[in-house]
Amino acid sequence: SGHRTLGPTSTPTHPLATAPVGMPAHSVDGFVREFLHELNTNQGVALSRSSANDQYLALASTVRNYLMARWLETSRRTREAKAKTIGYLSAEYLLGRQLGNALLATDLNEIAEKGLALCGLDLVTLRNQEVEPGLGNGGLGRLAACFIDSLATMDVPCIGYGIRYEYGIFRQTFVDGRQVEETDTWLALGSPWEFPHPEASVQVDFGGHTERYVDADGEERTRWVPSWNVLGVPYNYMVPGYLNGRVNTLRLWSAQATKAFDLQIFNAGDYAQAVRAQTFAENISKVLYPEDSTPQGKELRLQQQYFFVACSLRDFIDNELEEGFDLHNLADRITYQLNDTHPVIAVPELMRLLIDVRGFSWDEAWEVTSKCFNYTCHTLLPEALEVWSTELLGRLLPRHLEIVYRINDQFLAEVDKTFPGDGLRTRRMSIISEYPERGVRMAYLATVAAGKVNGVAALHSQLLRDKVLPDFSELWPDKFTNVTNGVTPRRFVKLANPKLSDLITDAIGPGWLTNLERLKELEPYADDPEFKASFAAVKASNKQRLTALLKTRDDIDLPDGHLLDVMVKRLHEYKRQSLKLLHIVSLYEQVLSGKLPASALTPRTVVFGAKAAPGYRMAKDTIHLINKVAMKVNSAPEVEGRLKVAFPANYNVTLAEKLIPAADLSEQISLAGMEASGTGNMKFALNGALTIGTDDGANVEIRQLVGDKHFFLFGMDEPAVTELGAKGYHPGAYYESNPQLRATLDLILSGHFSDGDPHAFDSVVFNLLHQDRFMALADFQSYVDTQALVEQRYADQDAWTRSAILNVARTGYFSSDRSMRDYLQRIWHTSPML
Ligand code: GL4
Repeated sequence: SGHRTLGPTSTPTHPLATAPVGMPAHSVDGFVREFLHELNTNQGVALSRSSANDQYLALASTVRNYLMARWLETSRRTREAKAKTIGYLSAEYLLGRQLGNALLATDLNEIAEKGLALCGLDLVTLRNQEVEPGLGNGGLGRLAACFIDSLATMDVPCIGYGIRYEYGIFRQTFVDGRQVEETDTWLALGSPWEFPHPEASVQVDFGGHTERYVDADGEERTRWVPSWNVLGVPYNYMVPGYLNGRVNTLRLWSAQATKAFDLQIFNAGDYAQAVRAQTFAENISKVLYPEDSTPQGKELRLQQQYFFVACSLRDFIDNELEEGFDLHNLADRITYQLNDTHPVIAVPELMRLLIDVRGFSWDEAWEVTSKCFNYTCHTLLPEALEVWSTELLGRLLPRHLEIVYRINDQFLAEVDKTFPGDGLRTRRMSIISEYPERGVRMAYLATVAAGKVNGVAALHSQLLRDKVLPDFSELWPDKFTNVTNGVTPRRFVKLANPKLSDLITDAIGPGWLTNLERLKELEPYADDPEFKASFAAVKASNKQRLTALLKTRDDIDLPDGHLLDVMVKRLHEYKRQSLKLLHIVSLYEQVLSGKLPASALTPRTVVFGAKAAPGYRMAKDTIHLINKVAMKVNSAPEVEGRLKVAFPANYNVTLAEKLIPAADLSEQISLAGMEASGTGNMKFALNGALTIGTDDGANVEIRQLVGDKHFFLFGMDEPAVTELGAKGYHPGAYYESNPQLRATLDLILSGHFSDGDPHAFDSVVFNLLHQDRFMALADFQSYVDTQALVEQRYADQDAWTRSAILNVARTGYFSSDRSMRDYLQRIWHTSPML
């Protein structure tokens, strides 16, 4: 096993060789020097001949250089203190653009702006050159990015481990209103934020078989004889804390063919085969799986999971711990957080490392392993709980499958001891499922191995205990806990909404950005006319900023003075974009049929942003329908100036940062009991949008905090949903008995939105009429009634603004700093470095 020889081979004598690395001067002049130096020496161009991309890359390197000394110092300090590190294991990190955040963390924004201006350059233009690293699908990946930001800001040692996908989440375009996916070539124009370390590559084995043998001490042992392998190359990224001097590391692994693997074939003269071998290996980190909330039972995906987890465990033991460290004490130095089930194969991998490589006994290894892991569950959808067939797992990782079987035997023996003779219970709780095929239930494996299991909002954690893992919570009640999600206010308030941030600082002084509960101090300002006027002016200015962006980005015209109603999130049936669509069509139909004068509509623009998983037919059909409705509504003279639907393509973090601060109304309308938490809901409230939402996920806590008067609640709650499901749900009955719902669906069925083709949207409409798994029709009337209340409130702009201010003032709880504090106390049992 592999400590690398590091550092000089003889004692350095030059004074600079042992001094900490310097930092460029924190001044406009120092910045300009560094920038031009980077442009000339890194890009190899003169300013006069440089492209915008050259300028962006030089700017990124410049800002990076200001973080460098702190990064090296953080790493030195953490090693020296032998502090406990959080190993965040996540298959996704949806980082968003890096430059703005790095400028914020170094307090260089003004200096950069002035320095660049002196060079004849514009900071905003250069910032817009950056292609965001979209190495995640949605909430789960973005949450990981918020968490590592908060840990750095709170001075907690953390290494984020994940995969450096060559292609991140696809770029969405629309052709005739249908989603078309294009590859995300985020690395094409250079990647100034990453530091590759090919010399520190790790070999990862796959396949083959296992053998028993007797070791020198006469012990029976197992040996894994793998049949192929790849290399994991680490790429390091800086994770700067906010103005606190800490810079943690995000370490993402890229797959490469091992030399032996390809040389052997190459030497045999088969060049084409050698290239194929390389392609095969490199495929492992080629592309992010664009599924969200549904597992894709693909072999490659299991390869990805094992690949990054194996690299990450090895990395910490070999490179972060001092040589000779006694691994019996591993839990003193790291606690691994399993971000959903994607990294759960780490459990048998650590067992294998300790037993087969380090010579631990089974019991010793289990003692260590069961202290090192905690598990966060991010879903309630049964189809999203990963199960790997034993056939696949046995073929790809035969030793790991054996270990899982033994963990299961040991676990079921414990169950049997606690509940003797309860065979049904043992079968229910088995890590191994037998139907529809024999498989490993990764959530069960995680729960058995973890010290703590948590859900991501209060309601979700309760349902996790009561409905998803009831037998486990009965066996180990203390294992279960909740940590409600949060979002980083650095990116989602300060960077996204600088005007609101200034207004807040003017009112309550600085410091709130790292102590977000201080937003409470804004409450009295909700009744201050001057503050209200300024707050409304900020919202108006954010709308103008969005209008300008959508014009250039998408050629969309946002009308002035509309209620801006925003629904942005992955397209999924449980999130019910179709319900929002029914509301729009219902308003439109009422005007068209003369039931309602157009003048009775509150002028409203609905903005959608949503990607559908490429293989998710219903989701893609829904996107098509939304776009078709938008085309018709936007060109109908009957509702002109009153109703508009905008669907900018390719919703991502960069767009979110502009959209959310402009929104008046936040749509959080999932069927109760389906959205584990949501995090967009928090971002909107923190930026002064009012929520229309169901009693689901973190909406529950948002409503409790902001108060019923400042939140538009509608629809069934979770017990009502369960009851309706139990007595038998018949969506057709709602169509039959509700004339407005019928008129709405009939208009779609008439071909009105599809150039007369009555069948264009059969899939969406008939699904709603005959199945409607997420009960959109049952909540329709409540939803449209509540939207009417929204309009009433919006008519009183003063009251609306007051509610908006109170939303900001009362949602400081949703800072991811608070989430991290909860994890530290309830799960990790560690504290910031002092
Ligand atoms: C998700 C949940 O769907 C979402 O509600 C939650 O906010 C997020 C982070 O905890 O995790 N689970 C999956 S899978 N994708 C998500 O976004």
